[in-house]
Amino acid sequence: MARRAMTKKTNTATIHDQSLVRGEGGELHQIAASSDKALTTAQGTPIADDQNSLKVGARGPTLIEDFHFREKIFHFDHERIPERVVHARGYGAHGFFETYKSLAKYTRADVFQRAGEKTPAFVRFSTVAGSKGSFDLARDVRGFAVKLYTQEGNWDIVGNNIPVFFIQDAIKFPDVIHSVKPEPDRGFPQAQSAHDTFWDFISLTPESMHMVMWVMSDRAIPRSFRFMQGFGVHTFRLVNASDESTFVKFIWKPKLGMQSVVWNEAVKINGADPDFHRRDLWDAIQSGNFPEWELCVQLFDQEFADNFDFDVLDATKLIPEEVVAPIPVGRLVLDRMPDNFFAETEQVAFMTQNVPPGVDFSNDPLLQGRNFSYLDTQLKRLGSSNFTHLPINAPKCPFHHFQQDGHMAMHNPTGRANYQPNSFGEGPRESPDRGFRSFADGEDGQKVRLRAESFADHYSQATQFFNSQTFVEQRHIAMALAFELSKVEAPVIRERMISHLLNIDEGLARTVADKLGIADMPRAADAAVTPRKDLEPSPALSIIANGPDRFEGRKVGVLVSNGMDAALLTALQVALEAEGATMEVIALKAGGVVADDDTTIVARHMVDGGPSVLFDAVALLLTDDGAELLTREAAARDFVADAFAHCKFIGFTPGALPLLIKAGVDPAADEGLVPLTDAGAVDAYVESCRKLRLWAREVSVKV
Ligand code: HDE
Repeated sequence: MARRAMTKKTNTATIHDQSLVRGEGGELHQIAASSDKALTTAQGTPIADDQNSLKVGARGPTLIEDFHFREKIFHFDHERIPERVVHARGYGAHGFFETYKSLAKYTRADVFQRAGEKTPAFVRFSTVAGSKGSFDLARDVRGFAVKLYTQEGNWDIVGNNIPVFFIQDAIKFPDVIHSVKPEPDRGFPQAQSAHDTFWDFISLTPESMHMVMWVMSDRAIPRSFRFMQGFGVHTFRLVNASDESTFVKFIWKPKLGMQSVVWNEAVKINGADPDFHRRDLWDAIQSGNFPEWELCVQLFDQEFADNFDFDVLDATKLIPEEVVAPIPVGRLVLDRMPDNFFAETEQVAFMTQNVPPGVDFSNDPLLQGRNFSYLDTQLKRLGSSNFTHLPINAPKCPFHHFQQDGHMAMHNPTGRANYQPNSFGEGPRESPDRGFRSFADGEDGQKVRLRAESFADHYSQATQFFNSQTFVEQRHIAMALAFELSKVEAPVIRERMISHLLNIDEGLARTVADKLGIADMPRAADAAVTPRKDLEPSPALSIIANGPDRFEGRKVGVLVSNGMDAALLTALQVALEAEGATMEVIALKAGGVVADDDTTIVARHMVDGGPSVLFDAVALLLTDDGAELLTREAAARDFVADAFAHCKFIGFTPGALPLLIKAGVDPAADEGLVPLTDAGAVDAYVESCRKLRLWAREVSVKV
C-alpha cells in the first residue's frame, strides 16, 4: 500500500506544479498552480486520477471496468475525420466584408444594398494536391474560399488564386485530380505535379494548356496568402429586383500587392518551415497587421458575351481586365484567428451552391458539376447531413426550416407541425418576394454529351498569358516546365508537351526542349482551332509589372554577431516599423549576442534554423571578428549565398565583408548590395527593399 501511494504522488507532482502564460510581448512565463476546473469524463463524472489506468495491483493487468480509460481512448481513436479529397491542406481566418456602395442596380443581394455594411466572413486558403500534413510551398494552385455570413444566408465564393482551370467539364475532375495525386502503385510523390501521371494527363488534354501556363508561373509559389489574388473563376450572374441579369466575374485583389518566391527558395522553405504560409498569416493577424483584399467585379451583358472572343461559360478562359475593367465593390479584412483549428478551419464546409437571392449561376459545366460535388463531399467528410449545425457552417441570420433529426442534430424544432402547409399556425412559410428565385433563363435543346465548339480554342489565351509576362517571369515559366518535365520518365510525355508548347510560343518550346535534351523538335500538336497570336498582352496578368513598390507587410532577417552596432540595429528597427515591415534577429546561438553597448540582443533563430529563404530581404550587422567566425559556419554562408541567388536586397556593415566574400558574393556586384555604414544608410536600404527583388541580378545567378 505504501509503495502504491508513493508512485501516485511522484507522477502527479510534475503535472500540477507550474503553468505557462503568455506575456504582453508574446513571451511565455512560468507561474505556479493551474486552473481550478475539475477534470471530468465526457459524461461529467469528476476524475480522481488521470495518470494511471485501473489495474489489479500496481503491476497487474488493466481492468475493462475502467470507464474513464475506455472513454478517453475511444474518443482519441475517433479524433480524425477524412481529409478533403482536394484542398486538404488549408488555413483559415475570420474577418469581415465591408460593402463600398449599393449595387442595387445589378443585384438584389442584401449584402450589396448598403454602403458601409459589414458582413462577417471566414476565409480558408489551401493547396490542392497535397495531403493535410504536406508542406506549404508546393508548386500548386491555392484555394481562396470565402464564406460571407450575409443577412440572407451564407454566400460562399469558392475560388482559387488562378482565374482559369485545367478542365472545361466537371466530369473530368476525378481524372485530373487522380493524375496529380501520388501515383496509386507507389504512393508518391506527395504534393507535387512533377511526375509522369500528371503530365501524361495534361499532355493528352489540350484544354488544360492555359491553366498549365499559370501553374508553371510564379502564381503557383506565392510568398504569402496575404499577397495573392483570388478569383471566382466562373461566370456568375447578378440578378436585380426586376429579375434582370448581369454576368459577373469576381476578383479579390490584395492591398499589399502580389508577391511570389522563386522555385529554389520554395524548395528550401519547405524544409526550413513547412508551415511558412500558416505561420505568416498567424503572425500577421496576431500582431494586428490585418490582411485586406478588395473585391472587384467584372460586369458584362449578354451582348458582350455573344461577341467576346471566347465563351464566357468556358472556365479555361478569362476576360482580360483591359477588356472589362474590374470595379471595386467592397473590402475583405481578416482580423481574427479561429479559437480552434479543427472546429473551424477543418470543419468549415464551403459550397458553390451557397448563393443568396440576387446571385445566380451560369451554365458553365464546371460550375454546374461543382454545385453537386460540394454538398455531397460534406456528408463524407463531416459525417452527417447536420453539418450546417456546426457553428462555423451555421448561418448568422435567422433561419427556419423543417429539416429534422439525423446524426448529431443540435437544433431541434419545437411544436407539433413539422411540415407545411399546416393548420396549427406553426412554422415558417415561403417568402415569394424576397426568397431565392432562379434566373428564368430560357433553355432549349437535345440531350447530348458534347463539348461546345465555342470551347475549342485551347492555345490562344495561353499565348496571351505568356506574352503578358515580364522577361523574368517568362524565364521562370520555362525553368518550371523544364524542371517538372525533367522528373517525367517517359520520353513520349515530354515530347507531347513540347508539341503543345509549340502552339503557345516557339521560343518557350525550344528553351524547354533544349533543357530536356530533345534534339529533334516534334511537330506542333494538332489544334482544333488555329492558335491566335494577335491577342493583345494583358499587363494586369504580370506579378512583377504590378509590384507594390512598398515593403509593408514584409520581413527582414538580420544576422548579428557579438560587438555589433546596437544603434544601427535600432535604426533599422525604427525604419522598418515606419514602413509597416518587421524584422527577426538571427545569430550563431539562440541566446543571441552582446552588442557594442553591452546590451544583449536575443536571437529569434539560430543561424541554421533561420535561413534567408524565410525573409524578404536580409541585413548583415557583423563585426570583423563576428564575420570571420561565421565564415566557418556553413549555414551562415548559405544564408548569404541564398539571399544573393534569390535576388534579395542585402544590407551589410563593413565588418560583414569576409562572410560575403566567403559566400562567393562580390560586395560590389550590383545595387542590391547596400552598405550600412551608419544609421543614416538605413533609410536607403529600406527604400531599395521596396522593389522586393533585384530581378536584374537573376541572369547572373541562374543559367
Ligand atoms: Fe473544388 N472541390 N472542385 N474547385 N475547391 C473541393 O469540396 C470540385 C474547382 C475549391 O477550403 C471539394 O469541401 C469539382 C474550381 C476550393 O474547404 C470538392 C470541381 C475551383 C476548395 C470539390 C472543382 C475550386 C475546393 C473538396 C470541378 C476554383 C477548398 C472538399 C468541377 C474556382 C474549399 C470540399 C475549402 C474543394 C470539387 C473545381 C476551388 C470535392 C468537382 C474550378 C478553394 O467538393
